[in-house]
Amino acid sequence: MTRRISLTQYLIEQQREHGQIPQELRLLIEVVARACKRISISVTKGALGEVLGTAGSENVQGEIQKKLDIIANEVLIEANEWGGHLAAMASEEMEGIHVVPNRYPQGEYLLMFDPLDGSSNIDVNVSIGTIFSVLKKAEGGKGVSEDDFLQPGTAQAAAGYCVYGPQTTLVLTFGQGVAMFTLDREQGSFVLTSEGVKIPEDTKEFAINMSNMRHWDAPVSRYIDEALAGSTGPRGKDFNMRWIASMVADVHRILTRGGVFLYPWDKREPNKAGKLRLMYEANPMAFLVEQAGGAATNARQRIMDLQPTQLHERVAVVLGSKKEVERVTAYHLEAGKK
Ligand code: AHM
Ligand code: MG
Repeated sequence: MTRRISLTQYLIEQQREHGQIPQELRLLIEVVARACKRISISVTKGALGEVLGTAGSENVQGEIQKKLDIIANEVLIEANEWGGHLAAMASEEMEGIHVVPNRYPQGEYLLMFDPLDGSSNIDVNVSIGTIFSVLKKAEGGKGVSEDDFLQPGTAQAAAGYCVYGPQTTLVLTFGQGVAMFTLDREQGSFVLTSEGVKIPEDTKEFAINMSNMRHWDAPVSRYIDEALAGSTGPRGKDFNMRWIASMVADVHRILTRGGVFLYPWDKREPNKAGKLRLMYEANPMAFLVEQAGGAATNARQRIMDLQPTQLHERVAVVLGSKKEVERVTAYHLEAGKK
């Protein structure tokens, strides 16, 4: 019989081998995983759980909140605030940070999340997910403030996501590669199903919202036009396109079989760097993708090197198979020189 390795066992063994997962961090990840299990149960109930539809409110980004956005946010907060491993949390669904209440002990970690990514897919039964990023509060200094969160992606202690699709899969990195865990619904536990995940360097598959084509910048149009030209064009091969509109599901496909994902800056809202958020969407995904041998840039610079200035800061995102990301980035840098 093949040996089944649970999430807990994996975390303990990683600590023994690499000394990378102190007990507080392990507790944090286990609590996040437990919260994801609860979110998965709500997602799976759908209409029967009366969790579909809008909540009648807007988040700080001016987006209509779905009931499940709010439920997932509450599940993550409730699960994480009492364990003593965290100083504070930040979320796509909350304007300010959530400091661990005084009645609980305060830890040194900071947790950021997009509780339910791909909100537009909730009601139509398409894969959605939770994305999270873990930072450590700088030593010294009393209390905790938003400034403590403004650390570049390279400072992440851990990152991951949980995708709620036909299977519920938790994907994690601590900076020593990427591991995937599938939820065994009967046992109620996450079981290691893939380790040392690697994204192929080359790909014939891209993911972009093509309906924004008329708003793109020239280097993005160049890259996509060349791909669309197929085997008789400059790339000499035919490309396939996939766009799930849940970043978590698009990234999961890329970690599984390669590909490139683009959510570039465009002319719709020229003052915004992009649609996606740096701290709790782009940074954790960039960490995972790099750990799997891929690359992630904002079309010019490595995402994880960017110094955030705001909690809800937006960023352009190009990530996935290394050579494709390098190509898109090179097109932008070339255009910038002219
Ligand atoms: P959300 O966090 O409000 O769900 O928004 C982020 C999502 C990403 O998952 C996805 O890549 C993108 O928005 C989809 O955008 P579009 O509506 O342009 O297809
Ligand atoms: Mg999101």
